[in-house]
Amino acid sequence: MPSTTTELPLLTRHGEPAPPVRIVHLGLGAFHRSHQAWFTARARDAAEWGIASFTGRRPDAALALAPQEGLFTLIERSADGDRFEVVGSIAEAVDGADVGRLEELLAAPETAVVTLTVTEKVYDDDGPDAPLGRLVRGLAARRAAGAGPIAVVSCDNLAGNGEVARAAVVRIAEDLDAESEEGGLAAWVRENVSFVGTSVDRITPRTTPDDVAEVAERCGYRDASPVVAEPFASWILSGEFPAGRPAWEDAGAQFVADIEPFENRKLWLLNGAHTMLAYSGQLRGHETVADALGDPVCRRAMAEFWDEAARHLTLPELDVPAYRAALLERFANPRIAHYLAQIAQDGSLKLRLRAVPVLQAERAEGRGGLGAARMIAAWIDWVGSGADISDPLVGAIREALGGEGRERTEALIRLVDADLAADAAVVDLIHGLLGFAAH
Ligand code: CS2
Repeated sequence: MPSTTTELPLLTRHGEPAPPVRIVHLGLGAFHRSHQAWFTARARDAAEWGIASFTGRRPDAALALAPQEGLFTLIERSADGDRFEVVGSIAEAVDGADVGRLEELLAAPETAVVTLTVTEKVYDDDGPDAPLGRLVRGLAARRAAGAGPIAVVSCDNLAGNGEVARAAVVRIAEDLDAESEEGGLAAWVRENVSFVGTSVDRITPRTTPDDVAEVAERCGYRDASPVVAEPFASWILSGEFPAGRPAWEDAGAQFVADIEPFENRKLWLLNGAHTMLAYSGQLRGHETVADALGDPVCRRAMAEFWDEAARHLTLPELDVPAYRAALLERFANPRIAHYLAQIAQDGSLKLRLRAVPVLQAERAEGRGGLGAARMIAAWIDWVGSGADISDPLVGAIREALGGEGRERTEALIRLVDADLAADAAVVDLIHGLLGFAAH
């Protein structure tokens, strides 16, 4: 065994060609690689479906993958050990600022699918240099080239992500139409772009230097950018692919007519529990999901929220008891260090998707919504605890934190949802729950 990893060969394709690009992805990050890239690599027709994956704000991920020809190692981490798999579906890793390349690829008739992992907050960002602004410029190039219809597949943790993506893209296209002489782009998008809704799931903690060293030692090559993920992976999709798609079902993807119940199950039970554990857990001195799960206070809060959410997940095929049991096992994976601080980011937005719908559904049926209210209380306590807040509303959160008593609580709730803040009973309920994690 060589004494230093620099003596090891770099992971490369050894002269084998990469699959031809037929998918464009925006948001090259760890989750894209453990999920969509992995599903694509596992399809029987993987040799025909390469991905050109563009980074978001920074080029780093593309710079790391380019020398290894898009290849990376997926470390599948279970309670028993690690498995290593080289994923070859990323044919090109591109700096997101390279809009010329994006336009060129979208103008090619071979390009059939655009997938997105741009994070929840980006769907509100209409800037021309924001990822969706770039996508719309690419779609304009496709229209100009007469390259035909295409599918856009949102893989972000948003309810109705397909529809949210459609609304954002059409809005940006309308703005462009208003500025141009020709117009007609928004109408072209409506007729030619199929927006596919999906529910995506695979826990993907951040890669650490130890993971990089482990790959070198166990695989015998250098990979500057491996990805760690749990063995579980799920992708549920609903919508049309007018120009074709890989056989993702080979890797377990499910195609359904109505995505909403599946989205809700995942957003509320998995992501909702994560958010609850992230705030209550950090307030109680824990660092990871598995640590927080071992604390009865956090675990009780999570179970209370699950019971509440489950009342609104009634379709038999959702099999909520089995889903909950599987989640407990996934969260407890002792070898995955999934940091609560990572999940705690962008809380104002995540609560809107994870706590608010359950709270509203409970109140609509005449119940209090205690579990969902407790999640919001945990967030308020956490932002007020001197924590390092990373959130698009950080300025407004800091301002609201300057207030006092019930008014301060109300101001913070307003940042999550104005209707809830206007409901005195909800504000009282949440205000009364503050500090629960301290006991
Ligand atoms: C997490 C998700 O960071 C978060 O908000 O809840 O990233 C979660 O790990 C994934 O959705 C799992 O599929």
